[in-house]
Amino acid sequence: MKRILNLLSLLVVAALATAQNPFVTHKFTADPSARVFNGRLYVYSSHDRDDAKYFDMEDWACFSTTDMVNWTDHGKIFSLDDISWADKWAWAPDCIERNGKYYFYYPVERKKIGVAVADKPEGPFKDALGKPLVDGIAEPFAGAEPIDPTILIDDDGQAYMYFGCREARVVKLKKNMIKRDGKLQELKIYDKEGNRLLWREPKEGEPNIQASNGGDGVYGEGPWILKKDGKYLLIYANGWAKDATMVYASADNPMGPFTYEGKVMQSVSSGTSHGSIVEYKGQWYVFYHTKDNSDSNFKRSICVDKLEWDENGKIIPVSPTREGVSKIN
Ligand code: FUB
Repeated sequence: MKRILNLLSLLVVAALATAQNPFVTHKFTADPSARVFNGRLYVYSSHDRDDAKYFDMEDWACFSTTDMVNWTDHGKIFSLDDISWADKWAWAPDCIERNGKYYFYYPVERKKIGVAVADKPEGPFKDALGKPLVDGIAEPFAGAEPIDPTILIDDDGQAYMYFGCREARVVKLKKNMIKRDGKLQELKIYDKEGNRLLWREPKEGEPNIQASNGGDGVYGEGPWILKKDGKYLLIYANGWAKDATMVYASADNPMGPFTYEGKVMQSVSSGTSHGSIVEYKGQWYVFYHTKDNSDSNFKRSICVDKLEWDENGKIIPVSPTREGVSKIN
């Protein structure tokens, strides 16, 4: 009997030891943007404060790996202290490489987007402009909350920045990656029948489900863009309802219009859903955050799971796991 009990406790310990999502547990992290630079996979993230009562983040984090199992923490790669024109709310970033320089796009103050530059993927980054690249106060067309920038450099070399909360926007960038090239454009998403999908606030008494906000395909926030098999795929969070999650839409043109395709993954524990998908060493992954390691939507942790495509090239919605693929960092 004693031997059986010992065996059972060993099995429990083994099960706990393999629970590897979230894979960063020594600090709170959110909004993971995964990029492959020089054969190494980097994840750029927001950094939720240990005593957070709001999304009052002050700096950004970066982690990297070559095997998806062991991760290096690159520490604080950029912070509000490095920005002369913003004081609060260091939110969801993205980073892209061009001509050997690394451009880090970051939203602050829920209204502005800046860009910083570095010689290495892990920084140190330096603010490139000394002012915002997008200023939602000076430019109402930037939308109510111009946040969550993400970048695509297309095969012809044209760069695009996508951003926005509830109201999605896209703008071309010049080759220097720190100046806009042309006007901000509305990013339009339709369903398969050609109906425009637009965010709407739930009516009085409506349940807190995605249907109240206009359905699964509506754009909430957290865009992520990639090109696959000649199509532009826009991944995004469809809002904050209890069944909200990450979904995606496709287009033939980087400026849209996009057509809603379906879910990227099932809902997670955090009120926000924000992530990215990436192919690394022949396997696709979805990065996302949850609040599985805390009791607060303001203390989130990044996770990763494998992602697969079906025979028609559609994403098979991922069920988030506690096992993940990575060792706890
Ligand atoms: O992390 C702060 C904000 O929460 C992000 O900018 C949004 O996408 C949401 O994840």
